Amino acid sequence: MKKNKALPFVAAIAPLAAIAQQQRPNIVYIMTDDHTAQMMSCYDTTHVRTPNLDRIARDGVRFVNSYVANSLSGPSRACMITGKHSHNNGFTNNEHGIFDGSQPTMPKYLREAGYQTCLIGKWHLHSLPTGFDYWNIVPGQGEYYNPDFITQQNDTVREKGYITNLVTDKSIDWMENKRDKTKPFAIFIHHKAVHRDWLPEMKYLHEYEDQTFKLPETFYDDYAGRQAAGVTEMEIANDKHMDMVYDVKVYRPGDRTRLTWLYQYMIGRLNTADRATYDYFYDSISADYTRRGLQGRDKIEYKYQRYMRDYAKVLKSVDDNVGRVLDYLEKAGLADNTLVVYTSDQGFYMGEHGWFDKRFMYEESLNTPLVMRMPKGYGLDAKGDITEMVQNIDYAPTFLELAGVPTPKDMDGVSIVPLLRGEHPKNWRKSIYYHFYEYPAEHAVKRHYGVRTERYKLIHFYNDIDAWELYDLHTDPNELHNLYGQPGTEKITKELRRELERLQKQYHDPIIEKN
Ligand code: SGN
Ligand code: CA
Repeated sequence: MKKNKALPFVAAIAPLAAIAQQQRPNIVYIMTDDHTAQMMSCYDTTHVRTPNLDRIARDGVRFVNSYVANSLSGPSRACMITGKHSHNNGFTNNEHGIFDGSQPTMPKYLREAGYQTCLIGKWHLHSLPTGFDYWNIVPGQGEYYNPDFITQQNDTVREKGYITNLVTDKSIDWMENKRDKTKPFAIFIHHKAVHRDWLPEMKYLHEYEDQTFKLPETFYDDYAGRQAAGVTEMEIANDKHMDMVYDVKVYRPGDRTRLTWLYQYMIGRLNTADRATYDYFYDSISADYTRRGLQGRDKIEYKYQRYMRDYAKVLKSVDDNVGRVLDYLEKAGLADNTLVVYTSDQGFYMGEHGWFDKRFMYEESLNTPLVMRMPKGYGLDAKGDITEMVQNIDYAPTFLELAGVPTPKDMDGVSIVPLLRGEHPKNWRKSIYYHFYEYPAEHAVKRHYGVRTERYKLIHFYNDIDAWELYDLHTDPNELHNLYGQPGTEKITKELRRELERLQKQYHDPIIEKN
C-alpha cells in the first residue's frame, strides 16, 4: 500500500472533534428490493436496459463479486447497518422477532461523527428506526399505489402517488430542504420496488408488452441431486407458488386463488381513474389468456413472460428515479463530494431453476448488484470492475472509514475503501460465509450455511434435512451438478469444510460445523 494513497482525513485514532473539521464526503445509498444483476444492463444485457443505473457504473465501479450474508430483506438490511452477520446482530429472519434498535449501528456512528443521517422507504426491521436524524418509512413491505408511510411521530399517513416516485421525492426534499447543510450527510434511499407483486406505474403499463423474454438455460431444471432445491415453493410452474391472480394478474370474475385477497387489497388502493386504466389493461390480458386456453409448458412460459414484463416495468420506474437523484446531485452541486452507491437487499431468480424469489446460496440470489460512483479528491480512483469478493457486511465499515471513524472491533465486515482506491490488497478475503435461517416459512427454502471461494461452493442444508452440496463454479456455473460425495472430490471437500469451520469460528456462529 503506497503512503500517499491514504485518505486525507483518516487519522486512525483522530479525536472526533478533529475529524469533524475535515472535509468528508456525503453518502447517497440507494437500495432496491429484490433487484438482481440479470436485470441490470451494466451486468447483463439479455433482458432489459437500465441506463441510469449504468451511469453509476460507467462513471465509477462495478463489483462483479458482490454477495449478501443472508438472502432475505430484513436480515440483509440488519447486516448492512450493523456490519455484522445475522447471528451477531440478532435479526436472522423476517418472520420472528424485531431488530434490537438499541445496538450500535453504522448510522449511529455516522451521527456521532457529525453526519446528518436520513432513511426513506422500506425498513422492514419491525422496530422503529434508530440512528437517523430524519426518517419516513413504509410499514412492512409497503404498497405500490398510494402507499402508507410512517412518520417519526409514529403516525401512519396514506400518500398519493406511486411508491418509487414518492420515495425519491421525499429523498430529494430532505437533501434540498430538510437537512443541516453545515454537516456532511448520509441518506439511505430504500425502495420497495422491485418486490413482489410487481405492480407497475400507470405510465409504464404498456411497456415491454411486445418483448418476449429469453428463457434461462435452467428454466426446466429437474433438481436432480439437490434435495432442498426440489422441495421449494417458489416455482413459476406451480400455481400454488406463483399465484395466477396476485402474481400473474390474470383476474376474471369469480377467480379465487390463495392470494386473490392480497391482490384486491393492493390494487384497491388505486384511485378511481387509475383503477379504470389498470383494469382496462389487465382485463384484456386476462381475456387473452382465457381465449388461448394454454396448457402445460405453454402455460408455464406464459406465466414467465408475464412475470418478466411486470418486473421490467416496475424496474423502469426505479431506473428513472435513480436518474432523478443523480441529476439532483449534479444540479445541487453535490455530485463531486458524494459517494453514490446502488445495490439491492439481495439477488433474485428470473426463471433460473424455474424459480422466482431468492433465499438460496446459489449464485442468482447470493449475488447482489453493487455499483458505486466516487467523490472526487479523496484518492478513490478505482475505475471499471472490482473483482475482490465483497459482502453487504462491508458497507458499514466502508462508510465509517469515509467519515473518519475506525471500524468498530465487533464488526464482521471490512472496509472496501482500499478497493475504491484501486488497490488489490494481497490479504483480501478468499472466501465468504453465508447463513440462511427462515424455515419453516413461505417458499420452503431449508436452512443452510456455506462457504464460497473464487472457484467452489460448499453448502450444508440442515434442520429437518442433512444434505451437503458442492459445486465447481468454473465447470458448472449454473450449479446443476452437486459433486458432494463424488469420487475425486475428497480433497477439495475437506479443504472447504475446514474453511467453513474457520469462518464460523472467526464470526462466532454458534452453529459451528465440527469436522
Ligand atoms: C413476502 C412475499 C414473499 C417474499 C417475502 C420476503 N410474499 O412475504 O414472496 O419472499 O415477502 O421478501 S407476498 O405474498 O407477501 O408478496 S423480502 O424481500 O422482504 O425478504
Ligand atoms: Ca428483498
